[in-house]
Amino acid sequence: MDLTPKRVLVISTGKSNSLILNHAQNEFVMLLKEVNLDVISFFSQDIEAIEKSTYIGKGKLEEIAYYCFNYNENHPENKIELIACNFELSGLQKKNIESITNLEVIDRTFVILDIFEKNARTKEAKLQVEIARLSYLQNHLIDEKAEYAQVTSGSGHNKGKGEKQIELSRRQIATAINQKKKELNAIKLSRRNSRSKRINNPIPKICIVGYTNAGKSTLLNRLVKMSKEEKTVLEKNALFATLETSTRAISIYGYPTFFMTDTVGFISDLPIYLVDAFRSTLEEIKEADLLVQVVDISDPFMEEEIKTTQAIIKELGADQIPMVNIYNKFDLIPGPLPFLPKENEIIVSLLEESDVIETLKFMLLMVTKNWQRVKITLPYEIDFSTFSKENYVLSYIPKEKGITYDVLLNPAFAYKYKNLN
Ligand SMILES: Nc1nc2c(ncn2[C@@H]2O[C@H](COP(=O)(O)OP(=O)(O)OP(=O)(O)O)[C@@H](O)[C@H]2O)c(=O)[nH]1
Ligand SMILES: [Mg+2]
Repeated sequence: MDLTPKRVLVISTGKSNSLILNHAQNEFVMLLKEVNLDVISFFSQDIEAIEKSTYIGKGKLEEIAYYCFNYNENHPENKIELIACNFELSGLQKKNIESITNLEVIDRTFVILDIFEKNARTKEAKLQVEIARLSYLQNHLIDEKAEYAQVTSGSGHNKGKGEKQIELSRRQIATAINQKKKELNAIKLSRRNSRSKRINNPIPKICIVGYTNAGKSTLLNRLVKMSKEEKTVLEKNALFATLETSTRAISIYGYPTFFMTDTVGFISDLPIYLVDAFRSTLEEIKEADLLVQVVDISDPFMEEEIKTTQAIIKELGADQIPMVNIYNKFDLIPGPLPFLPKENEIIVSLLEESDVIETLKFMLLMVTKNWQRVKITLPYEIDFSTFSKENYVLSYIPKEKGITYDVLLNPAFAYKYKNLN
């Protein structure tokens, strides 16, 4: 999409002045900002059922058309140029709304696709967005009976004559999708190879999931920095800043090494095209030993966001994996703890280094739950650095004959140490 700012009118559904509608509208405004669209006015209708040809009622659309016409007459310098619907439209609905309002219309899916397109950096992310975009197009082609295309040239071979434009376009799009899927598969293969190396590795695997802008990449980056690795990932106050899953080995002195994966953020009503297109990147979630859900505690709608994340995890078939919640951005809410965290929850601000360490310990205790806790005395020849990278050392006391550890032993490495005791 071209990047000059445009003025838009937003249409939503829901009870006017309700909290839910307000939240949905605010979130949509943030999405629109990401693609340089300024909201001028809001309209909403509380609909019981979707109107097949226009999604919301025709009367409402006529009211909107009238409003836009008057507004544009009175603001010739600042005209409303576009209508953005906070729901997904069919091709026919879009066309009908355009003809009633005389303005170009885009829907929620289109906006999210644009943001993904803008933020895709790797070849894999780019291909996935292109596939999602093509699938969206395929589903939004309008069957216009008048449009027939002359496909073949006049060689007496009239195979395509009279073929509907829509069928031709569908076929072209399907071919393009197949082509891109092939390219993606090649990339997936190499991703799978490095992944299978990790799967067979006894090192714990933690995957960060959660709503967009919650602080997932921040968590990974803070830990990467502590482990003196320089390969951080992009963290940014923006929606869908991360589109690729990035895995880093986190090795912080005194703590066991683990793999940590950052993933694409979720949002309510994440278009199915995107969930499908990103399935291969998200597959990694299924191989984690622990899912860490980062939640923005300052967001008044965090409960809904948690539900959204859980629904997507379920849809991906990863809901059997243990999950813990990190309530982040505590610095943004005034006063004491808003609730008492349960055993699998922690409230933090990842901008605070001490909280990052608390989070690290919390995650490690959760991911090492099936490791055996023992008191073991090892001779001084056993290197502390290696021992604490493979196992989780909770405390240690140097003694005459060696060091006595209170430690959670990684079952895969226990054989190395047990007979030294
Ligand atoms: N105030 C405050 N801001 C934070 C905290 N943690 C992260 N942020 C900010 O929140 C913004 C989003 O952080 P990211 O880590 O990029 O969020 P994300 O979850 O990876 O977002 P997506 O990649 O879009 O899904 C950044 O501007 C961070 O600096 C926190 O504890 N407090
Ligand atoms: Mg991110």
